[in-house]
Amino acid sequence: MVPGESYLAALDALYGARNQTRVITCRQEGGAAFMAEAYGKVTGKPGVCFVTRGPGACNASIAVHTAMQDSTPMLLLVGQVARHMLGREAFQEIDFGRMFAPPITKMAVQIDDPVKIPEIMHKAFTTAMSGRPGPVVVALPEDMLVEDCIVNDGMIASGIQPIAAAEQLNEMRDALAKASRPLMILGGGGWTTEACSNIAKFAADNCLPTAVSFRRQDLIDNYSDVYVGDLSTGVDPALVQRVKDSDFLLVVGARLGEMTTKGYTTISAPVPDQYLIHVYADSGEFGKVYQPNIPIPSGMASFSLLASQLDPVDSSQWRGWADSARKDYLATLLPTDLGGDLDLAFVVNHLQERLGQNTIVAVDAGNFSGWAHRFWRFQKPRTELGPTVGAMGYSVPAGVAAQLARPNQPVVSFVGDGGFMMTGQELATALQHGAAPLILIFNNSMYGTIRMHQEREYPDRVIGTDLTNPDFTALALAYGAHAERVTRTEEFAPALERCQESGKASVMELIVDAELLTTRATLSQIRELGRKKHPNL
Ligand SMILES: Cc1ncc(C[n+]2csc(CCOP(=O)(O)OP(=O)(O)O)c2C)c(N)n1
Ligand SMILES: [Mg+2]
Repeated sequence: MVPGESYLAALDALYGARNQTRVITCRQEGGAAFMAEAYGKVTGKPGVCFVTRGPGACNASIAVHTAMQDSTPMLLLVGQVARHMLGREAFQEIDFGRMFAPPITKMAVQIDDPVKIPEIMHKAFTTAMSGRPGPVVVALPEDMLVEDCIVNDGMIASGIQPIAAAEQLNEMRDALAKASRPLMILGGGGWTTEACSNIAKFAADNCLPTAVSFRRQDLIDNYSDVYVGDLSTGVDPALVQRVKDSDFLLVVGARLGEMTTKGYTTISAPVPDQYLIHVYADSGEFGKVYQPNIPIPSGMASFSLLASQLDPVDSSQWRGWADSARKDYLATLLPTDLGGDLDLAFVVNHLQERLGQNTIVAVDAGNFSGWAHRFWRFQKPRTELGPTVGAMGYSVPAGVAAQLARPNQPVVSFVGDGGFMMTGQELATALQHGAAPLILIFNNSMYGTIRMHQEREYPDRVIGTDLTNPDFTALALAYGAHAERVTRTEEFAPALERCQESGKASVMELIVDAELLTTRATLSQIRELGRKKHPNL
């Protein structure tokens, strides 16, 4: 939370409940709400964020959008002007029911009568967790918070999920048995650890090549023989081709959005060439873009359980297809030689080796994230925190939240120099509340992602993408964190060791050569492509 005079009474109630509730005071509502969103990703339960009226709610809105697109349960409580002021454009007043109306949330309501607090809060939690999870905003008029009333206390519910029908899974099994180039794609929200292990069993039993959507790499053990890669911004071209070439697609939990379908090109709309089975918790998603042959409205848990209990089909006809998919994925793990003093593939591989499979990896938006996505091999559910919505400023607060929620797991935040400057102030929150994440700043002195697009479309016309940064190590030290600067590969391992020994929140600034613009191509190569594409510029 970030406090506001609009909800002093609620704050005071938290004082009363200080032995049961941990209040994390943050520095900016964008950071606070990102923390609540990340808490939802780590635990599967809604993180609750308190903010004040217009200014606080506007700052928090980035994370509300993130929770929506990322299908993360979250609750944003907003202090509101007193009821008799409403509709007069009173100080900091916004109609939050309209500002946060769907589709930026699942629900936005105001509690006008204290008698309805238990009912509306129950509905808010249930809505956030049911079907496709997402954010709910509840506005709290200041005078309502201090009005006396007699009311039964409510029970806070867990979410309700549709249950898969066994006959549909039998139909699915029959269709799979007829396939020759099947592919499963996992994604979306609402997964549990058990659902992940059940779907992994189903994939292994049927030798079913399994890809994941952007930033959902932790849904399946990347070391398992069926895992074939992620459909991300920096997707392997061989995987793109494989989606196109498949004749049977089982899509579980993913929305089949722009990123998963490479801009709606790998699967044709509205009728795919592949036999499409779409499993999704909200039936409103079926046919939004693609017409599935079998739409299965289901939560992840019940579908995965039933799938794991099916008799495996004869998968011998796609053994070669499955083996080559896996080989393609393993080939992506061999770094492309791009030169430079600091080998970023080594950085990620070494980090993973030292920190282990329980590490929670938070990634920000930006091109540097390609290194984590390509080289970190996720093994356990709820270890990847990334905004599928691509919101910058996510990973520092997400890392702080993850470390607070899971004090015994290592947490590392990957962030660019651009992203760090958006919410890096939450480092103060980490220190204030005793969280010790490791923050890796990939400093290439630019908004690299936009520079990449710029060079592709407007080569040699650099504008608005260069950055002059503060001294990040001095800044981190000023916050009271441990700080390191690394410019060469051989400096990384000892610097990491010193971070670990410090026992404190640590910031490691990695000086990244501007040429290392992506994991596959240098800035010069990308500019050359741009020059060829736009010879008359
Ligand atoms: C909040 C927000 N603002 C702007 C963007 C557009 N954007 C996407 S990536 C990017 C640059 C990221 O720069 P940096 O964090 O330094 O990472 P780099 O790409 O250089 O590795 C920008 C401006 C965004 N995704 N989110
Ligand atoms: Mg950068």
